[in-house]
Amino acid sequence: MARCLWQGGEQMIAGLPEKELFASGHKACAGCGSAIVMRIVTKAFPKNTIVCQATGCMEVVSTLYPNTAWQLPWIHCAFENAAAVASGVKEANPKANVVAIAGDGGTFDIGFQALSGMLERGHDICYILYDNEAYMNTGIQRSAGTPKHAWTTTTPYGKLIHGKETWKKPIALIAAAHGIPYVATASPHNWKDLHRKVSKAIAVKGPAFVHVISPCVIGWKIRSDMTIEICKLAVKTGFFPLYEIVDGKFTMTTKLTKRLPVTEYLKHQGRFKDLNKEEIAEIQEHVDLRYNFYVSLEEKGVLFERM
Ligand SMILES: Cc1ncc(C[n+]2csc(CCOP(=O)(O)OP(=O)(O)O)c2C)c(N)n1
Repeated sequence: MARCLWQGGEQMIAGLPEKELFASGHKACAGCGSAIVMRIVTKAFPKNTIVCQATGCMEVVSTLYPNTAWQLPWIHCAFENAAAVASGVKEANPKANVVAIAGDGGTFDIGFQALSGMLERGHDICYILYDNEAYMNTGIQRSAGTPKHAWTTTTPYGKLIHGKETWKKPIALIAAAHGIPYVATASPHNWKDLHRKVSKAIAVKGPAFVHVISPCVIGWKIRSDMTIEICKLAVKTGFFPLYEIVDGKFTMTTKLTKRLPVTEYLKHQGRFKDLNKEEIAEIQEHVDLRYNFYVSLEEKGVLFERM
């Protein structure tokens, strides 16, 4: 039987429930964005919650035998099957609130088939993607969630390639295209919004998908006291827009009258330090295009209805 880690003494998160279900004493790096996200999202979990978590950083740092940071029932899943395990757990315990949690590798890539199946079958499960934009646990390998031109250990800056060569997969829109009742993007810098979105995702009947930006100090080569500021800049530049899709209706939840240039976001991160002018311009153009596309989705009204 694993022991719960020591808890108490944490600074409260303003406006959120006091109870910590992801206890301190875990082994995440200083400034780890994903650990902050775990702490916030668990505060939205009701008592009858069972967490099904894929292999990845948040699993390895939180469950070093004989300890666990999880103050609720928690099941370790393989890298690829958090959504499939969660589907089985829900079928076996229809009254339980089942939450699946996975990183970008376990969601955009190897876990995608399991996720798509879970969404298509319509299980009443909240799926939380903590997106640190690479396989951080195994040494910063690129994933389909890694942004274009970012350095990773498998997309280095050299003569043959210059960082990652393809754009990030629009995973939240792909989830929404399954016609599920709730999809949202969120950021820990706006913790009340993140908490509200997870609460809503749990309350809806049917599958829900919440995509949360989660900076990695080591992989993004950032200062450990910059994590939350970087999340804020990701949103303010339009690099990571915050939105909700409720029953197919798209709404921007953070509306920007004036967006900051993407350089404000990129300049703090060592993974982008070798970008040239053309690459920065290409990223800015892509962010502009995508942001305007999201605005147009909002203007169009209901989309992504179940066919
Ligand atoms: C089938 C399989 N392939 C590879 C691995 C090794 N592995 C474990 S976790 C991981 C990467 C996890 O990346 P991500 O889902 O992005 O989570 P993060 O570590 O960044 O939190 C890999 C490659 C594995 N456990 N199983």
